[in-house]
Amino acid sequence: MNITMMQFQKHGDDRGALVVLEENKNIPFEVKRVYYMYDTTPGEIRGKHAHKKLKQVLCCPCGACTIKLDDGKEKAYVRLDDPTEGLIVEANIWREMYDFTPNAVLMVLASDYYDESDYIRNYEEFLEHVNGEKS
Ligand code: T46
Repeated sequence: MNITMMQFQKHGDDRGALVVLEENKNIPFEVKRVYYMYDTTPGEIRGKHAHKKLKQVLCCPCGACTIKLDDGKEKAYVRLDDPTEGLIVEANIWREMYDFTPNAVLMVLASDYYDESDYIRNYEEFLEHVNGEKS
């Protein structure tokens, strides 16, 4: 499956580093919501759902975690461990986030407001939604 990674420009000088994220510029959609997760319980797997319409960019500005992506046919795995990298997660992709380092902050820029009706939280339903079949 196609994975779209983004490389953000690092504005580094002797004071440190700074990364800028701007909607419709280096973030390829209007950003309606930003959220982040931290203090993740060791061994925990988050996510386990897909979105019907939502697009997101995931970035780990601190620490690292692994993202599993599944389009219903293929699976891919991305380790987010660089504050200058982002991962685009389109709609209709099952995602799981795990192997968080203790200091990990996973930040997400989302194309829309929180809407529980946009979630598919059942894997069989997801397969039916994307493939029109049950596994
Ligand atoms: C996603 C992955 C990467 C809200 O009230 N508003 C929000 O905007 C969000 C994101 C969550 N919540 C509430 C709903 C739950 O009671 O926060 C609680 C935890 O949410 P959830 O279990 O959906 O968290 P994750 O880490 O499994 O998934 C989240 C996003 O929900 C999801 O859109 O793609 O991160």
